[in-house]
Amino acid sequence: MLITSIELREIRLPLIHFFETSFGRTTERRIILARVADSDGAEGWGECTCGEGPFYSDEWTDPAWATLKEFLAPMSVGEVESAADVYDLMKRVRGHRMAKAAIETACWDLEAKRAGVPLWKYLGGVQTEIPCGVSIGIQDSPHQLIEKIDKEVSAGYQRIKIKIKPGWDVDIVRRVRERFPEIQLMGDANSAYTLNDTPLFQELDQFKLMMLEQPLAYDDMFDHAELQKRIKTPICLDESIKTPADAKHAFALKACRIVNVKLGRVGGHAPAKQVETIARESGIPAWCGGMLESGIGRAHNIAMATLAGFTLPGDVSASGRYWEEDIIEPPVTVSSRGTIAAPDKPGIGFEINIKRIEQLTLRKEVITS
Ligand code: OSB
Ligand code: MG
Repeated sequence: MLITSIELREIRLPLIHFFETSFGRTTERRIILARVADSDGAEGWGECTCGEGPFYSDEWTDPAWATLKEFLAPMSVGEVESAADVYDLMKRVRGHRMAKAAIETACWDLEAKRAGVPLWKYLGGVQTEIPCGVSIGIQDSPHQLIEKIDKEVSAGYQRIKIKIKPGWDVDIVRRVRERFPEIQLMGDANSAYTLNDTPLFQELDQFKLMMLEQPLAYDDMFDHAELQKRIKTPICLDESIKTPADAKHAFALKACRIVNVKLGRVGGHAPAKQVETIARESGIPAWCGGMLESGIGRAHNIAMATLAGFTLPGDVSASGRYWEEDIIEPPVTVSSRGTIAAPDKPGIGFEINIKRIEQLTLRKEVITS
């Protein structure tokens, strides 16, 4: 296909509720969208999932914008063999995987639309609906957290993830467990601890958490392997897995027993498929992580999560938990059984609400071949 233009837009989207992790609080998203068009008039959309500051990872909105505009978009316009090749087209740029994924995933949407096939089928997905969980941030009080969990459990979500940090960990998990003895529960520390905290994690073992996500440093595998030897709760890596090679290394080291796959963190659908394959062949269950995505990133997550290796409920939930009004139509909804149905329309399978996107746009740039 001949990619004739790549349009970049930055939109601002206020969250309904703030989202707090061990690295900080988010109240409003700054999201970069990529729209790729080909010479036949087909188009595809992708989202850059980086945060507003370099706290989850080193990527954030302003450098992502500059990198997309100056390097990644100019490298990707022109003749492209297939979406599967786009990640490698951008190989000369090191890192910046979330920025790369904006263009790469947009090319997959475009290619699936050209083929007249839903993206999830085009990627090789096999699940017609995906199991869903929710990620609940740190709250102002334990009472507020319990209320939020109650609401999500009642809505049907299959597992609850709570964020933990020093001072909001063992006591909180204990209270949640006492109130909800049977739910599938997990904790995500976003790298807030060190190996010196081993006794705390051994104490958490009694609460039968499904898994503990990224307890130690964001770029570590070695200490996670050591911690996994000392605790019963399975460790799940998030931040540490940036490439298919990282997944291979982490599994070989036994640094985790479960893996969180984020499309942006690994650079797009092609590398995400590789991580999924490695996990499946290694017997490591995978699930789809979230980055507070707008509907576009959310739709891509749904497509990815239909791949066979995604066997656990992910962090992909209803648009209405985040946004007053999403930028896709219809918004993403979740059944009372806690599942999202894979869409049957071509590409990402949702309509783009371009009028709403126009209203939310702060800057726009078009790169042509
Ligand atoms: O660690 O999984 C994470 C959000 C932003 C950055 C990192 C993480 C998260 C979430 C939210 O947990 C998942 C979501 O609901 O999109
Ligand atoms: Mg995480």
